Amino acid sequence: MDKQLFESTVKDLLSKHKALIKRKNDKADGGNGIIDRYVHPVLTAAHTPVFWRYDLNYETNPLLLERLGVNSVFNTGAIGLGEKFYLSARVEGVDRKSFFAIAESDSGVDGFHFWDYPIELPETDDPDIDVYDMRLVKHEDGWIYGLFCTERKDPNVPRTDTWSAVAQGGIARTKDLKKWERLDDLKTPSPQQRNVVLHPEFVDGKYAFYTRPQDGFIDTGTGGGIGWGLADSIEHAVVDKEIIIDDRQYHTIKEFKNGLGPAPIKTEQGWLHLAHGVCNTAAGLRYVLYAFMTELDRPSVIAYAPGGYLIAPRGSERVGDVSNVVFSNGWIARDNGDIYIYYGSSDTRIEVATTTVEKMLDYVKNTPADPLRSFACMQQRYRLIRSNLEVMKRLGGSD
Ligand code: M1P
Repeated sequence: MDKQLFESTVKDLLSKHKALIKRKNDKADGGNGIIDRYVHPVLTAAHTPVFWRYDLNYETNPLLLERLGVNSVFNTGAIGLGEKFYLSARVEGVDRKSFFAIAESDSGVDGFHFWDYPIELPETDDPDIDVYDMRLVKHEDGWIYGLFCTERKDPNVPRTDTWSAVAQGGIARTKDLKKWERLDDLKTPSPQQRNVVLHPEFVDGKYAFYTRPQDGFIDTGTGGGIGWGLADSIEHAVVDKEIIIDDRQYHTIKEFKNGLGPAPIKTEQGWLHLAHGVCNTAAGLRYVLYAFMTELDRPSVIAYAPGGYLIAPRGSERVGDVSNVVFSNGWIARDNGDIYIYYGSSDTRIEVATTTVEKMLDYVKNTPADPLRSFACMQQRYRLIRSNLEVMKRLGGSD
């Protein structure tokens, strides 16, 4: 390629990227009254800056080849600061290693653009092999925390096992999302942890953690469920006693495993939670999102647990590197009560759905709980149908 063509091709790459970032995003048709989806994902691999992927120097890359490709952008933390929306996206390179990068937007549904540099997350003495799924938490101690999964190769498996890993809860903190301080990984009684979340307020004067104890790397074994425990220190966080506050349950959306999503949203009536539940099917694991509410004064005690899922993979969300997955570790509640839910679809891209605190409170309080048996579910629906037919009769039409 001659230099002139090289330069015009670079300009073309940059302008196509700019057009993608500027693309407007509208609400999609087919809302259910609880949440609204949007037509486009808010972030994909193609949203990462061209200069993260290509070497734009003619001397060293005259054929303009992509040097460090990005495979996917998914599972993001989220935080609102001032009027802006910030995401701490999981960016996975073509080498299968993830890192975190901040993207910001004015609207929360479009215009997300990455800062020039990804987060330079310090390592501990025992370097992470992979880090992913950061939850951003504005804690009442004044810091913004990033809670994420840190993964290292399992040292206790035969040399030929090049797959088994040990997952733990990594912790870092920042004041400005730019400069990050790494703290010790969380220590708990469980051999492994994933989906660790920090509660935004002190509880009994201690740091409070939601956990997901697990024996193995994929299978939670004798662990599982959403756990809860308190720690005296955040710099060297140790949870001595871990209790399960939301367990797995046979033939439900969380029969195989579950885990908390982002940190809960505080409302006047209680803490709103978003979590993922996983069930096992002939086509593999299916990940959906569900919501519940815990008591205001006792955030570890469930007050309302609507049956079923809030968001399940739909349409193009169903297909990706790990298909049939929606996973959320970030949402933002605005002062006006609007909620923006960010969720990864099929471990490939980031979608947004919007709702409000008012709708979510109604949803968690008034959606019937899962009665756990087909007959009882049918009776639940019977009651709805019977009452609706009465309403429709009064309205003067039965269709
Ligand atoms: O691949 C689906 C998800 O699997 C894991 O979630 P969990 O710990 O509940 O099994 C995580 O690796 C998550 O990143 C991923 O989206």
